[in-house]
Amino acid sequence: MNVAQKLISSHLVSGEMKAGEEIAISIDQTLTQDATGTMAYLEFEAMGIPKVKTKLSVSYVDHNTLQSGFENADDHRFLQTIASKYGVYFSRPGNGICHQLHTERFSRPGQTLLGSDSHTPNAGGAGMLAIGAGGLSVALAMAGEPFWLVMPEVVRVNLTGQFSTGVSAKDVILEVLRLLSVKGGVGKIIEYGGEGIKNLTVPERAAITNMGAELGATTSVFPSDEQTLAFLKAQQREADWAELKPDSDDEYDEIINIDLNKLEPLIATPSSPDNVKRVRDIEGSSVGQVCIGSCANSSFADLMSAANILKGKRVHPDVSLTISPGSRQAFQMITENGALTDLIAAGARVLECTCGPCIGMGQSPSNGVNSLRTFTRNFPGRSGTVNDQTYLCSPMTAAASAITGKITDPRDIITETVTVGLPEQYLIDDSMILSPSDEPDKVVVVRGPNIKPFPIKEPLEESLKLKIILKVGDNITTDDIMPAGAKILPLRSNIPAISEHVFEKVDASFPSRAKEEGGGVVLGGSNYGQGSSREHAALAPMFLGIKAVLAKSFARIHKDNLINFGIIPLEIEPDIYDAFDQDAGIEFPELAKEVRGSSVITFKDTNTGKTYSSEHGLTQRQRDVILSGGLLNYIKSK
Ligand code: MIC
Ligand code: SF4
Repeated sequence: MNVAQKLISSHLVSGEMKAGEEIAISIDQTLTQDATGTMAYLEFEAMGIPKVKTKLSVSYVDHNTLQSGFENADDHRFLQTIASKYGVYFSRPGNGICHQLHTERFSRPGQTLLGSDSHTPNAGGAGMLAIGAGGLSVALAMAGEPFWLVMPEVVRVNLTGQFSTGVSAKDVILEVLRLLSVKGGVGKIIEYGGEGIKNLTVPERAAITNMGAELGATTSVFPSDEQTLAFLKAQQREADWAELKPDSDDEYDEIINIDLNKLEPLIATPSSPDNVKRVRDIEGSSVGQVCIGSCANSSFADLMSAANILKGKRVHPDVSLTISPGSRQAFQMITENGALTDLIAAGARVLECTCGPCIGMGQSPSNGVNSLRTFTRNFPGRSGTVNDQTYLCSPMTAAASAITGKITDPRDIITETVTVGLPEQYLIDDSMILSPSDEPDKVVVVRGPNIKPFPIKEPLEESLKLKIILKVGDNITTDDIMPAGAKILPLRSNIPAISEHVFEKVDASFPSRAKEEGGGVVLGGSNYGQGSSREHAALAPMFLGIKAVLAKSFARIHKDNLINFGIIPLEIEPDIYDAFDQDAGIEFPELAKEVRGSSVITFKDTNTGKTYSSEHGLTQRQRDVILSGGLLNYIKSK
């Protein structure tokens, strides 16, 4: 078996390990972050279970940290108290970004991790089967339920050679994105191997597996080897190591070869992570902002590689450079070794250890300027600026460009090669991770007025007559469906309020039209719902009465979230997509009956009278969930 299959087979509780079949796996660890966590814990609480049943569950606060009103701070207190009550570790705001922290302090090779954030595969860099999912799926895992998924194919990315100067892990994942595109990983696990991996440290591997999310992959994983051991030793967690290697090098559905010696600095251009070009091919364009940070690229080594380039130099007068360290560990270490002083001296604006500008929590770029970011996603408007021009690149490319004020190949700036490997010893201080209470009955969960109960859907209607409220194109992201950013994120615990922002950037009249029509249907192109795990992109449309999404294809996590909240995700052929216009009437005459007992769903264009049908492809479990009106109703009925 390969590494992915070993991880799955050791956790398989239902189904057969045949690509395309639905399987269920047991979950050892969970993680949540604050923007998805409030809902996840409300959902867990609704299940009436006194304590989480996982080996380890951790609640992080890293997204909603700009406190420009009481909402975020209230949510933090809710999260802290509910974690204490239900047996969950709580990482305090300021301690760092969930994925980097989890890999540093809790990753366990050979175990499974389910996280309510799409970049959970970060811990795949340490040999975990780490999967992103909606908050409700994570709540169920905390309740001891298995996680259901479609058994993926396993793609091997074979790495050979070594990085040359100026090239780093970010360039590997940008190359994979260039080769496979933002939908190339759907239904697949990306497993890395080959002699080239022996020189890659866990933080470098984590930068690669992290952004497997941008491929739409189920997850990405590296073997657990001597590098993994060295990392865990340096984190004083040697005892957590276990070896995990593939039995042979040819147990894969597909093989991709990348020669690290030939890899060059790459950059994703606006506004999709797979619009990848060589830095050389676009060098010279002016730059107004450079941001170094995010769960993909803010490890100690990443910060050091940027600091080494910026040392003794000045940030170009036209550039605003921000640095957000991924964890307090990395932050304290660059403080103690003087690299922070180099960054400050160069003119960097130092932010706290959070997601920050990556999710539009401040630092939105000025109009019309190019913003170079070491982040994960450059979807349109995600930075908080309409018509933004955001690029994704490595910390070295970012630092070089911050100095020149132009997109710059770091090889033109680096005068001497300083290799930043693993430190022998990381600085260990877990004092900002709070253990759950020994006396849970005495813990009072603090709920601010921003926390509203989550809405529950009725069981599926026997038939429906609706309107197509919105027709959109390919690759619609969850940032398009349910935008984030500093203004909207504080409403994550308040579904009625946040639902007023659904599709805001695509068509601001969507919420009012959906409500006027008493609900409706959304028509989408291919890869509908790519990007984040936010279940709000299903929950808020459900609140507005959206009953079905008809699309050419769906992204994995979003499809699960739609089902979890009782919205039918129906895959349709391109000619059906073409046949329907926005505002067309659509009728499902035998909806519940077909979901119950047929493999197809029939629907009629009420304007033309023409009838169509599409295979729904739902498993028995998914049919039951949809018939019940969503996963919570289904679990209660069980
Ligand atoms: C993201 O990078 O888009 C986020 C914000 O981390 C999301 C989670 C969320 O929307 O809360 C993700 O990646 O799942
Ligand atoms: Fe945070 Fe950005 Fe990572 Fe999402 S991608 S978890 S917003 S740093």
